[in-house]
Amino acid sequence: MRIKSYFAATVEDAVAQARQELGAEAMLVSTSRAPAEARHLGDYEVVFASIAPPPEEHQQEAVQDRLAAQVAELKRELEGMRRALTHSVFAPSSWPGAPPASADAYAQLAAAEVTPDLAREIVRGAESRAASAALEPAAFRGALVEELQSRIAAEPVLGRSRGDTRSAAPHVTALVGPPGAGKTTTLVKLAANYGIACRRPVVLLSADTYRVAAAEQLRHFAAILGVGLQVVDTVAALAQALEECRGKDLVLIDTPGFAGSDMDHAAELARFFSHRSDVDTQLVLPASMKPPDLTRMIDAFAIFHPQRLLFTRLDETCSCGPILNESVRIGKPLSFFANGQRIPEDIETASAARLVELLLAGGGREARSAA
Ligand SMILES: Nc1nc2c(ncn2[C@@H]2O[C@H](COP(=O)(O)OP(=O)(O)OP(=O)(O)O)[C@@H](O)[C@H]2O)c(=O)[nH]1
Ligand SMILES: [Mg+2]
Repeated sequence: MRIKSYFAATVEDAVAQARQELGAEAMLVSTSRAPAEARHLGDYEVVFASIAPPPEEHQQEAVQDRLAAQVAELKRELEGMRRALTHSVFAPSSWPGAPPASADAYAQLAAAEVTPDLAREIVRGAESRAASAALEPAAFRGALVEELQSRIAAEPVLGRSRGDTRSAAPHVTALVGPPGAGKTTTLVKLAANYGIACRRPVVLLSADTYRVAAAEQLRHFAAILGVGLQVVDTVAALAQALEECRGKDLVLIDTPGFAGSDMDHAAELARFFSHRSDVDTQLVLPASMKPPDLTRMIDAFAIFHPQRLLFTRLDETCSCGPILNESVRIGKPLSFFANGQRIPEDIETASAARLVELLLAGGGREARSAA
C-alpha cells in the first residue's frame, strides 16, 4: 500500500491532484489544515492511500530501481578493486611462518580490513581454541568463528535498559551522526519495524531544523506511517516534547548531521543527550566510510557519549572489518545494520553471528540478499 500527502489552496484542488496521480481507486485517508511548516505548499493537506502505483509511475520506479542497483553494483566493484589494489601494494596480507590455516585466516581478516594487530590477536586466539585439533582446517574455522564472536558485542535494542520492567516511561532513542549517514532513513525503518509492526505507540521528534527540507522529509514519512511528528528547534523544546511523550512506548529522535570537523554546533545537543539517563543515543555511521575517517568521526562524536553504534550502507562495502575494529576499540556494542535504501525493508538487527558471516564471506555485498 502506498500513502501520500497532497497540499493545495483548497481541499478540492488537493483531492483533484491526488486523483490525477493515483487514479480513481485511491482512498481518502484524512483531510486537515496543513501544519505551519508545510503551509507554503498549500493551506490544506489531504492524505490518500492507494493499493497499486499508477502504471506510468510503476514503470518509472522500476527503471529507477534498476539504475540504482546498477550504480550500486558498479560502486561495489570499484570499491573492491580499490581495496584489492591497496592490499596488494601496502598491506601485509600474509603472515610468514604461520601455519597455513592461520595464514589464511589472517589474510581473510586483513582483506576485510580488520587492523593487522587485531587480526593477529584473533588468529592467535583461534589457534589456542583449536590447539587440541592440531589446526585441522574445519576445526580451525570453527575456532576462528568462536574467537571472532567472543569479541563482538551486539545489543539490537531501542532505549536504555530499565531495571524496573513495569516502568511506564517510553523507550527513547536518538540517532546522531555525520551528514548523510542515513539517520533519518534509519529512524523511519526503526519506527516501522520495531514500533508500528509491533503495535507499539510511536512518536517521532525532529531536532533537525538546520536544513529546510529535513523536517519536510520526516513529515512525509510520518504521514506514510501514520505516526505523530513533532519538530523542535531548541533543547528546551526537546525536553518539553519528551515530557509530553510520557504515554508513548517508543520515541525516536532525529538530529541534524554534524560534520566531524565542526562539532561546535553539536555541543548543546550533545550536552543535553549526555545528561539524559533516559535517552539511548546511537551513533549512526556509514560502514563504507574510509577507516581513518570512521575513527576520526567516532572520536568527534564521543561528546554525545553514545551507547551503541549503528552502521548503515553495509550494501556499499566489501569489507566489514572497520565495524569490528571500531566496536572493539571504543568498547561499544552494535545495534542495527542498514543495508540499502528501501524503507522499511533494508535494516536488520546486529548480531555477532551476522558480523562474523559478513567478515568471513568477504563483506557487506551479501548483506541485502541475506537480510
Ligand atoms: N545504499 C544505502 N543508502 C542508504 C542507506 N541508508 C540511507 N541511505 C541513503 O542515504 C541518503 C541519506 O540518507 P538520510 O537518511 O537522509 O541521511 P541523514 O543522516 O538523515 O542525512 P542528514 O539529515 O543530511 O544529516 C539517502 O539517499 C538514503 O536513501 C543504506 O543503508 N544503504
Ligand atoms: Mg536527516
